[in-house]
Amino acid sequence: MEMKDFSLEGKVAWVTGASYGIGFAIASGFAKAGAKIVFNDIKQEFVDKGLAAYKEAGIPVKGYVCDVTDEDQVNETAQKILDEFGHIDILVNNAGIIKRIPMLEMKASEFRQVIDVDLNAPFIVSKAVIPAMIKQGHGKIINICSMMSELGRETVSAYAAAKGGLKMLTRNIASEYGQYNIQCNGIGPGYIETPQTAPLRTPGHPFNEFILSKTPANRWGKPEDLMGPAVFLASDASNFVNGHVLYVDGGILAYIGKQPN
Ligand code: NAP
Ligand code: GCO
Repeated sequence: MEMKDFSLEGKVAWVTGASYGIGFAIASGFAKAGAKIVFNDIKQEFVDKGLAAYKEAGIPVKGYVCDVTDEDQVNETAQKILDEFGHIDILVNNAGIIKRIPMLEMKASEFRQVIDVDLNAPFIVSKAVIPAMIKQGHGKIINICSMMSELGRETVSAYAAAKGGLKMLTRNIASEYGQYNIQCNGIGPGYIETPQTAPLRTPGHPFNEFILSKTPANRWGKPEDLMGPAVFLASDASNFVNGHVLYVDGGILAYIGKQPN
């Protein structure tokens, strides 16, 4: 093994939903490792906000308006990237939503919306880029899974179902396309400080104390905590890692929880 195996020099990475949050951090980590970055968001105004944030961070990027649940938009965006950059070496299916609603109060349409973004979209986007990866003889797909790929909790039935399915889609892409030197792995972030978890981190919210008591690291994760694991899974250093979900959770999954005083 050479340290250059961890480099992403010359690679083109598409990170979906990466105007901010975890996607922005992963794309930033890829840029530090030498990759060219492409991202998309659902509206031009969000893409523009993302472009401004990347510019402030000194990261050259290309941004596209693309709703990852819309197969035509996804296929058009994939083709635009291939036309402009010639190849897509790394895909991160990061775009995601959550709806925290007790199951008996959740409408079927709300359940379907979460499944559409968090599970159907990674299928659609992966399907759009795998043919080019087969043609070029290599590819890396990283699906952003969750603790809820393994655990349930009140109010997140749709999200847990989607993220559990995304773990198995990850394993199936690895199984079906590993023969073409395509590695598909997941990253399972723990509880990370982003807009998605902001409602759980309001001062005095009981969930905040709960998560700290369940995390050996005794802190919420930061998006930057995901940079290194993502670079590893996007690099040649992980060419024999396939179908794996790497949990970046501060130890939550390993820990029964702090005993009461
Ligand atoms: P976030 O702050 O809510 O950001 C989600 C991103 O996805 C936003 O840029 C959003 O764009 C985009 N997006 C949503 N629907 C989209 C669509 N249909 N098409 C294109 N883009 C879309 O979330 P985050 O916390 O960074 O999470 C990113 C990923 O990590 C998600 O898959 C999430 O489930 C997962 N995750 C998060 C945590 C955590 O603790 N934060 C933990 C585990 C896993 P808009 O702003 O335009 O909606
Ligand atoms: C929740 C949180 C979690 C995190 C993440 C944990 O409501 O429980 O939003 O779902 O977002 O997925 O890994």
